[in-house]
Amino acid sequence: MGFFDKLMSGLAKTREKLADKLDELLHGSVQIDDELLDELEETLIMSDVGTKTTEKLMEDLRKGVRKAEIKSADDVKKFLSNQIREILIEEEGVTAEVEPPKVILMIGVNGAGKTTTIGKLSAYYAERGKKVMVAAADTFRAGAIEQLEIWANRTGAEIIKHSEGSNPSSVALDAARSAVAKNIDVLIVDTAGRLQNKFNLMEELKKINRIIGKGIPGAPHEVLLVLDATTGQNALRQAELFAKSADITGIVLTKLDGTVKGGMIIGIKEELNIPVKWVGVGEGIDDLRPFNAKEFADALFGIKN
Ligand SMILES: Nc1nc2c(ncn2[C@@H]2O[C@H](COP(=O)(O)OP(=O)(O)O)[C@@H](O)[C@H]2O)c(=O)[nH]1
Ligand SMILES: [Mg+2]
Repeated sequence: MGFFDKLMSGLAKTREKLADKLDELLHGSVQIDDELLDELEETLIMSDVGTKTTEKLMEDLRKGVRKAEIKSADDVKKFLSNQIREILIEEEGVTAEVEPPKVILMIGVNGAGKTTTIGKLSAYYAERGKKVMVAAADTFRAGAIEQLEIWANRTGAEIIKHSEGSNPSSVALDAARSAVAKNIDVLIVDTAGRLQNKFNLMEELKKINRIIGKGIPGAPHEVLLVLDATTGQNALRQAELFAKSADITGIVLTKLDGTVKGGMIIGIKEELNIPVKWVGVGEGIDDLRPFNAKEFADALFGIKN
């Protein structure tokens, strides 16, 4: 299956909730009245588009209806798909080139998909001829180091690890120095995500952040927040929390396969002002893609090219 087909099938449930529901709602309705608009609003909210974004979409839609620019059900669908595409295009993140080693710090709660995404990213960069190193700075979770090691073996990445329970900042510093010494192109740092102890987690992330910068001036060049799409609006609340401890440069949205909450991607930029950089649609090594707005909008509305 090609990635677009995968994205199409991955977004099937979200599509059912949003685009198909819109079709159902608009089918046969000749007149756009308040009741229809209210139902549309509810559909958007239920699709996890987010309240702010929904409000804005509805405001513009109502304006269009008042000015008689939007007259038919078809006009409504066209308006919404265009607006959503435009919002999504704004979400596309551009990544600047940096002098190697480029350091990517991965953050996010347990289970969001950090370690898996690191595996996929390692493969992505390795395929493009980059020398990749990963750092096992999640020293807290049992089995986390082994899990990263399995990915490193699969992708041919170097790995820096200490023993379980050791200081994550020392792992990060060790990795930063080693990456310089070994002429590594991309260093990706895994971290722990135990939210039960928010204060310690945030302090730890700040410390890792600082210490990487000591090893490699200007690093980390990217701080990627990994969010689980199946958690919908909760993921947005997590993002607000993590934003307090690190300058997040981009979001990785995982598990878009098999969730009804894929619509949340539409509200991310507006609610958080952080671009979506990557999307994950499965557990496999090839199931990560740079976020492409057009591709995503087409898949969301079931448009096949
Ligand atoms: N279906 C699906 N599962 C994923 C995706 N990304 C990660 N996972 C799964 O989510 C679970 C937690 O992932 P993990 O990388 O260990 O999360 P971490 O705790 O943030 O490091 C694992 O079972 C992964 O295989 C994805 O895009 N789609
Ligand atoms: Mg992990």
